[in-house]
Amino acid sequence: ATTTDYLALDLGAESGRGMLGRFDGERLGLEEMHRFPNGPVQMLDTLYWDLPRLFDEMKTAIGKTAAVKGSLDGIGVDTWGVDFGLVGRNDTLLGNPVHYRDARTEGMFDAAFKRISRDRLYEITGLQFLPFNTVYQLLALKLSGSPLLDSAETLLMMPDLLGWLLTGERAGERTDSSTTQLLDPRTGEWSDEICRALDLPRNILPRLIDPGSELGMLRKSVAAEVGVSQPLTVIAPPTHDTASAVAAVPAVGPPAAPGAPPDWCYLSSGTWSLLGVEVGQPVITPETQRYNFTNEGGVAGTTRLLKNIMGLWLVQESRRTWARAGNEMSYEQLMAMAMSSRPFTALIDPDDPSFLSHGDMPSRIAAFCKRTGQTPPDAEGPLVRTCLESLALKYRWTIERLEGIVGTKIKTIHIVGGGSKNTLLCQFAADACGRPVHGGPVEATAIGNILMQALGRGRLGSLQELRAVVARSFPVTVYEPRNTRAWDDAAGRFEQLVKD
Ligand code: LFR
Repeated sequence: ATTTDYLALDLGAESGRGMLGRFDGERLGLEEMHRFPNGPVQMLDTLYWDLPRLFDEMKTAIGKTAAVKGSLDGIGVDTWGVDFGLVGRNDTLLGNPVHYRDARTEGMFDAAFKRISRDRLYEITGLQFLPFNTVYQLLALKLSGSPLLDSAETLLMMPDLLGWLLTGERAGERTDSSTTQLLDPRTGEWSDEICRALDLPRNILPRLIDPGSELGMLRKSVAAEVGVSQPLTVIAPPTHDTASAVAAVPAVGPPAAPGAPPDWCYLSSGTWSLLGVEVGQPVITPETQRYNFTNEGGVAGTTRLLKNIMGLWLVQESRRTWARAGNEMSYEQLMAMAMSSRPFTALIDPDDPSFLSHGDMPSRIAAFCKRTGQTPPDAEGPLVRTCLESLALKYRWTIERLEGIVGTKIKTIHIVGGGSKNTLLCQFAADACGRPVHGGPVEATAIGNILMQALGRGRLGSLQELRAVVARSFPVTVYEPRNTRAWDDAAGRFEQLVKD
């Protein structure tokens, strides 16, 4: 069989990378071409992403790849969800994309629910209520009298925006568009009703395209700049990073019964922990709303029924806080310190809203402990241990509720993404949930991005085939549950802390 080559431009909140994938029809080989840090930039009162620099890094990645590969069969961009840019007349970029952790969305739940009820919003979108969803960011723009919305022709989600910079095409890829809380997952189209109720300009929402479809050709000017001599097709992968990661879960075999949800769940682990199951249809019920489960668009017509759990952000932001105070520690050091700390001292609800924003995380964790009558962790190791144990317990909490909602037993947990390298957290997850964890692949997002390009190109026939390729190509580490009695006790304590 012929070998085809694809480039994934995969942007996370902490870092981005350009990954070259070589697919021979059986297996995928991955090579990292470029890696760069990412993070927010505070400018006056607003927290931004640094779009010009991110675009520059994309070009560097393409240039480095072109230097070793004369031609590519596709390139595709994926990023985190919910954030966007606005484009106006004559292809003018209006402002710089704002970071979802910016404070502009404060008070926007209330403002929105005055115009459309919370229940109706959930009924239409099936999307979890997170204060930073695109819809609340747009409402904040509107209510603050920003001039940007008046001039906007097109709203482009972050990966679509980068895709537009690369090709000149304006389109909304469906998986990322599904994170806006403006999309009706049943029809797969934008919701006119929500736009009307909130007085948001429906006309700026772009035409929608499916993951795996061609977006357009790399602009000649960009190609010339980076030394690409062949025409290069930009493909829309599942542009929401979580959708790409879920596509690349190495689970093989058909569901237990036709149409039944699988007996495995995924946990895409990075800044966030996205835990859920893949289902054939959106599941929008009073229970899913009560526990704030979301229905995001998957590949091949699937729905990602999942929950956002705060994730390693708790550790990332603690580490940054300590570093600012002159105490620099690597993740490896922190994990070793956590490992040798005492188990089950203080526990937190990782999803307490106080942990969402930037800033001093250890103090916020201490405040949570005091508020709930616990002694706060007294050093870095114990604090990281508190975070990891609490995350693992939140995974258990989530799985138990998911099982009730979909009515099947979950036997295996697939942890994919950067967090699958964290052996301590993987082991805790197995222990807390009493189920084996299959850890890996680490680069699931880039893999899903690449293989969905291959699928779009007709090199793969189905999602099942795609997953078989992942399973053949990348090793998985299995963690068996241990010590479950102690975790059962901790789970009892944890339930008291979580308000639902
Ligand atoms: C993960 C992710 C989550 C989304 C969060 C914010 O990287 O894309 O799925 O809820 O970032 O966009």
